[in-house]
Formats: sequence, C-alpha cells, structure tokens
Amino acid sequence: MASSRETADRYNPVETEMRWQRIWEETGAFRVTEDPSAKKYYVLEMFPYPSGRLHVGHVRNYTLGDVVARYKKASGYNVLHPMGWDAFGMPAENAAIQNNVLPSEWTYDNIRVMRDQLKRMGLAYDWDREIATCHPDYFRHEQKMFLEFLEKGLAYRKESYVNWDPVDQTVLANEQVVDGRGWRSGALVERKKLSQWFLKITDYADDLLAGLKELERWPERVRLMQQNWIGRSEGLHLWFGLEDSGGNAREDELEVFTTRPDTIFGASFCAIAPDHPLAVTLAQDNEKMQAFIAECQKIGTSEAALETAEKRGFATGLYARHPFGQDRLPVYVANFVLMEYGAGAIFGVPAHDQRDLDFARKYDLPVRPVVVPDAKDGATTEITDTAYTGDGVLANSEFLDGLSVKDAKAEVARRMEERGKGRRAVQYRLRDWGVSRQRYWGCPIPVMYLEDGTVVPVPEDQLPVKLPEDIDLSRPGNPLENHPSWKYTTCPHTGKPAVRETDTFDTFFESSWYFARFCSPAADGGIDRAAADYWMPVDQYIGGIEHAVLHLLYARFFTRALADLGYLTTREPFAGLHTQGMVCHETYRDPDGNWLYPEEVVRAGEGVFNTRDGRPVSVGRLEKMSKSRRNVVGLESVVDSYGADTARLCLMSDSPPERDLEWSDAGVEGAWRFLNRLWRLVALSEERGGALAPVGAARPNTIGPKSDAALRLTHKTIRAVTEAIESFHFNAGVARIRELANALSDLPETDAPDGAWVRRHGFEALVRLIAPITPHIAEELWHCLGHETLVADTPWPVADPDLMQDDVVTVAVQVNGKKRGTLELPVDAAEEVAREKALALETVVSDLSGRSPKRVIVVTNRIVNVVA
Ligand code: ANZ
Repeated sequence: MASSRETADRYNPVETEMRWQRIWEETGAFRVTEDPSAKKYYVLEMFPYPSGRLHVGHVRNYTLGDVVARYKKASGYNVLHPMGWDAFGMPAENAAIQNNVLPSEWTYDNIRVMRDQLKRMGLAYDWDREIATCHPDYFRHEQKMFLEFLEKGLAYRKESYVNWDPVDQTVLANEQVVDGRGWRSGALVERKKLSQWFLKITDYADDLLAGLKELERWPERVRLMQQNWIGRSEGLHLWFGLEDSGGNAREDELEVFTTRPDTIFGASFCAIAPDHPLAVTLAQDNEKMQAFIAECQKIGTSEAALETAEKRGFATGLYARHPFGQDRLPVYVANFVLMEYGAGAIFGVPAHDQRDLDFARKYDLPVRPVVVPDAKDGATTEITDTAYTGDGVLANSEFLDGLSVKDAKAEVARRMEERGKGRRAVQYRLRDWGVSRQRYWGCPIPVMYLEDGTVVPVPEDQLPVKLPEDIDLSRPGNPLENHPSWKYTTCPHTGKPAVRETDTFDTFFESSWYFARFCSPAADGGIDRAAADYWMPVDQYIGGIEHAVLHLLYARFFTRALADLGYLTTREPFAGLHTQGMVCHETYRDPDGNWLYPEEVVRAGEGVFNTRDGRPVSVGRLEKMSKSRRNVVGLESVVDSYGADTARLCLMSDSPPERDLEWSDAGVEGAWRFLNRLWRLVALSEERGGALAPVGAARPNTIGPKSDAALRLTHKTIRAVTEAIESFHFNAGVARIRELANALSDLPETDAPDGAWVRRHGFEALVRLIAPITPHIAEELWHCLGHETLVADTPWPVADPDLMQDDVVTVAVQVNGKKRGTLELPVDAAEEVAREKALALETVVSDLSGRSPKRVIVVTNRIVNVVA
C-alpha cells in the first residue's frame, strides 16, 4: 500500500485523521465481544453529562483512558472501552426554561455534538455500546431494580428534611443554596419535611468499609475519604433519668449516644436536636422554644452549614441526672445536634469537645477537664479556648482516676450495662441514601399511591413509566406535579383511582450501574449475567476526584445490592481507580475587570493586549479551565488546525495524569512540531537518504557501534515507556519517546545494512510506542513503513533484555579504602575479571610494591577494594 500513495512532504493531520477514523470504524477495530479464551481488560472513563460543547480540559480523562485501552489491546487483552451519557439532570431543565426547548431535545442535541467531538479525538470506543441514561430502554431496568429493592426492604419511604424555596415552590439541592438563599429566587431557604424514598445503603456500611482494604489500586486519599464518610464509631448509648426544675422525677428518660463515655465526669449539660421528639413536645406550650426551633430550621440541611453555624441553644428547663453522682445537667435544645445521628441527643463535655466548649462559653457552663496528657498534671490543667481531644489518663473522675482513656471507656460501659442503662453500639456517620428529587428531568419512581396513602408498585409489565413530553416549564414547581393528567392513573389490582409518584430519582441512581449495562447494552433483563461475569469488574476507572465519595460509594453499594439480587457476581465494581488532575489555563481581564477568552488576547513585545480594542490586558494566574472565567480553549480550535493527535500529545506531556496540567499555545506548538519532525523522520527517511531494511528483514550479523547504541536505546525505551504506561506516568513515557526519536534522527544516513535495519527496527518500535497517545499519525507512519495491517491491531513491542543495558560501567578501585583509580568493565563482569583488572592497575601495583594483597572485595558494577 505504501507505494501506491505518493508521500506528501508535509503532514496533513485533518485529512489523515479522518481517513484513519473511517478505517477504524469500517473495520470495527474497537468492537468487542466476550471471548473466554482471551484475557479481558475493562477500561472506563466516568461518562459525561451532555452539557454542551467540550473544551480541551474536558477530554483529558478520555485521552488517559484511551492510552490505557490501546496499550492493553496491543498487549494482547480483549479490551472493553465504552462510552455513554449521564443524561438526566438539572441543567437540562434550566436550559429548557431559558431557551424554550424540551429538556429531551436539549439533551439529545448536546449528545450529538459531543459524540462528534469525541469521535474527532480518535478515541478507541466500541460505539455499538453507547447508552444514554435518559432513554427509556435504559431507565426501565432501573425502575425494575428499584421495585426489587422495595420488595427486599432495601428501599423505603421516610419523612425527611429538604431545602425549600418558598418563592419558586421547589426543593433545592445543597449546592443551590447560596448563603442561605435560593440560587434563582434569592428567597430565604426553609427546611421542610417531605416524605421521600431512601435506599438502605447503611445495611452495607460494614461491607463497604471492609471492601476498601482490598482496593489496592485506588488512591489512598479516596479510600480515606470513603472511610471517613462511612464514619464507623464504636460508642455507648446511655439512658439518663430526667427531672423538672423543681427536682421532680419525670417518667421518661433521655437517651444519648457517646463515643467518649470515659469523659462522663466532665459532663456539664445535655443537648437534644431541634427536631427531637422531646423538643417537639416541650415546644407545644412554649412559644419561645417554637421560635428557636423554627430559627434552627433555617440553617439548611447540609452538615457543613450546621458545622459552621454559631452554636446556639435553648434551655428546656429540664435536667438530666448524672449517672454517677449528685449532679444535675441542664438539658438544652441545641442547633448543632443532629436528629439523624446516634440518639439525636448528647451529653456535653466542654473540656474535651470543641463544639461543647464553644457552647459552654456562650451559656456560662462549667468546663471540667477529666483527661490529662500526664497523670501528674491532674488538678492543675486548665482549658482556655481549645478543647483537649488527645489521649491521656483520667483525672477528677472518682473511680476512673488514673485509668487510660481506653480502660475508662470500658469501665463506664460495663457499669452502665450492668445497671441496664447502657448499650454498646457501633454507629455509622453514613446515612441512608435519599433518592427522591422533586424534578422533571429524571427517571420516574415507579410507584403510585391510593387515596389512603397505600403505596402500590407499578407492575413490571407497565414499565417503563415514561416522562410526559407536553410539559409546562414556565410555572414554578415540579412539572410532573403540575401536569394536567400524567399523574392520574388506576390501581392495577383494584381499579381504584391512584396518583403516580411525581418525584424522580437522584441522577446518581443512573450512574450507579451504567458500567454493568455496558457489558450487555441491549440485554432484555438490564444486565446479562454471563457478559457481566466476563467483563466485570472495571479494571481501570478514570475520573475526577470530585466523585471520590458519592458516586463511587453509591456505585459500590449498588453493585453489592445487585449482586444480592442475582444480577451480578462481582461485589466491587472498580478494581483500579485513577483520579486525574485539572487542565488549567492563564486567565485574562480587561481594565474593567471583564474576563476575556484566550483568543481575544494577543502578546506584543512585553505587553498583552485585547485584539478587539487594543486595550491592555492583565494576565491572571493559572486556573482550572472554566466557562465562568472564560479561560477555555475550544476543542475545534486545536483539532481543526493541528489535529487531534497534537491535542492528545499535549494532554499527555509535561504533567503526570494525577497532577494539574497547564494548557498553553507554546505547548500546542511544541507538540505539533514534534509530530511533524516524527513524520519527516519516518515517512521521508528514504527520500532523505536514510535507507530502511525491508519489512521483516533478518537482523544483520554485525552491527556497528553507532547503530548498536541506537538499537540498545530502542530497547531501553520500550521498557521505559511500558513501565511509564503501566504506572500512569504517561508524561515520562512521552519524554523517552522524544529521546528515542532524536537518537534515531542522529543515525548517519547510510545505507549500510546494519544502519538500515536498526533504523527500521527503531522506527517500528517508535511508532508502536507512540500509537496509544497519537494513534492517527502512528497508523499513517506504520503504513508508510510498508505495513498493510493496522497499528491498532499490532502487538506491543517487547524489550530484549540483552539489549537493555549499557555495556560498560565505571567501577571505582580502592586500596585499603582509599580511591586509587577507576576501571571500565563490562556490565556484570565476573568477579575474577574485576579482580584481575584491578590488580593490574598501575596505582595498585605501586601501592602493593610486590606484596600480595590480603583480600580483594568486589562489589559488582561498583567497587573493587584491595586490602593490602
Ligand atoms: C460525649 C463526648 C465527650 C463526645 C467528648 C465527644 C467528645 P463521632 O466520633 O463522629 O461518632 N454526638 C453524638 N450524637 C450526636 C448528634 N446526634 N449530633 C451531634 N453530635 C452528636 O461523634 C460522636 C460524638 O459526637 C459523641 O461523643 C457525641 O459527643 C457527639 F469529649 O459524647 B460525645
């Protein structure tokens, strides 16, 4: 084929890339099926939300995945590398309101644009497996899964608080609450109780925690974040007696949860959550308390908001009896106690808990240290404005004095359990996953309600429950709720009137199983077990650190739940995880402080100017590419003029994948120049006097020194690049490839048989090594080298161990520990050889002056020490 096409003298990326993309598509180069005789490898990038056009910052992780996919395919694996769309979500609804289109139209339009963009990047996807989660063919399966969860008790309904925007009449996500106000209406957000659906992720808390230990190919920090999120604590539930202000005992008791029973003698108050049943009862005839509780509910529902809010309380007038003494502890309603954790009530120990200390200072409560770093500090320790949370020994604590924290915990637990007023328990911070969203553009939750509130699951043969298309987005609130007819239906069993659930699933629902769907994207039952057994788990998952907790935890939970329902065998979805860094770019502003796009800016001499009005531009620091700062570079602006390979090379050069990467014009130019050099080196080699041995020619018997060095470098590079890809140091791999290209271009342009052979050998290695990174130019050069096959189907080069080492090393020679000279020895030379040559060294001979040495110690490749 090579001879049939004239070789141009300039590389034309746009024409070349389109041609190879067409060939890959026509030959189905990346289409895969299960093949039990082949080792499988499943590489997956977190699928995108179809939000509009991609910029270069968006495609870094797809390129990373592509390098892995192509490398693994070349290494003999049957590689699954699919792509799809996480297509439900709020932005579609917002865009629909703004542009007066349907969320579905907006979404499918974006998918079309982004699919084309990804195709132009030359990513090795099996496009036959493409899925969009907003398609009924996808979500009907998760509706069925949900019904199975419901049947198994893994899904349930419960009242829970949401952020409520009273003006827009809608529920807000935590991130839509800005400074306590609705992001769109600006109205003060309220806490409102709604009945919502939950999945029992807490049933799996221990299993999810235990599983983390085995995830050796996950970043340590992600494992730690998940561990903290699950938040396992061993503690004690305690029951305190209650009395009123007059000292009269009440019938009820106060249950609290503590992880520090050892500090019981430091307790100076108790506090209950604003929505604790006791608070609710007491507030019934206490208007001030009602007002306080209402105030607390304005903080919003996020833990972060609660954490940072000023600690405030309201004295209930009740007292809790200290279990081991005469003390009475005042009981407050406090804004920092959560109803959803432990018992919704605490005993407060200001000396050893910062929140309690802040609270005590505000309400003038005693601060009594009971744990001291060292026993001798006993009574003298004082707490000022920082609680002591370290380890130590007990003091001021009667029968606990002198015990370690650990022993004191056990002792209090023992005594309280003995009395029947304590129960040791494991507590998780992890909450059940609330999956209800009061929005239109999501998967409908497949249940209905009878007039009396009875929940009736939609029968399987009526799935999927689809979304209506004729919706009115101009009214506030949930369009499903407002729709004139959609929600009205009849009970499938009794024929009685029923109303559909108008909430849709949290979009994390879709992303919790899409990786399993990719194994059998058309399977009738959602997941074909045999296909999933072959492909799962994902061997390499790649995505942003922002998904470290929620998405990854939900997916791990879902996989376990699906395994328990018989859909899957694998319980852990992602064996390897890589979290990529951001792509950053300089930021620009005009004198009025308006952000400018990079293409609106030009450098001239020392200055930087606005191309439109010539005014000076101030250059800001590197920041993550984002539309709001306008420091984005459109994908087309690079691909149209330089080609996808240049963009891909840029993204893989300079920084390791987990670190941030700077995108700059200079970087693009550099990558483009290198690809052109590479092209001239290989494609024009013969024209420029660098003869090439024929394809498959045998290695000549003798290879001269220059060629030999190039041959050795080729094999060292093969090894280095292989290791770089295996260890996710693609930038290091690129550096070695460049080095090899330089060395090969320095080979004398002779047609001596050894040179011609080494040149071909080197070029073929070079092209295969760079193929995962810049696949189009690699195909082109492979073709120029006379191959009729695709480089995408060609095995990865194998390094010859005999050729990987330098032949000689410099070895130091010492006499009685003092350096007396050096020797050039073959690598790994036998001890005998090293010894002989060292003793023949002139300086050594003169030092010995005729005596024979007592001993000669040889450290291979490093030192020969002669003991005289
Ligand atoms: C007394 C005490 C003394 C506490 C001390 C801490 C330090 P982790 O470790 O995260 O599980 N707590 C219990 N339930 C709570 C709730 N519903 N809302 C807010 N705080 C609650 O946290 C357990 C500790 O958090 C518990 O131990 C309790 O305060 C508090 F020196 O009890 B501790």
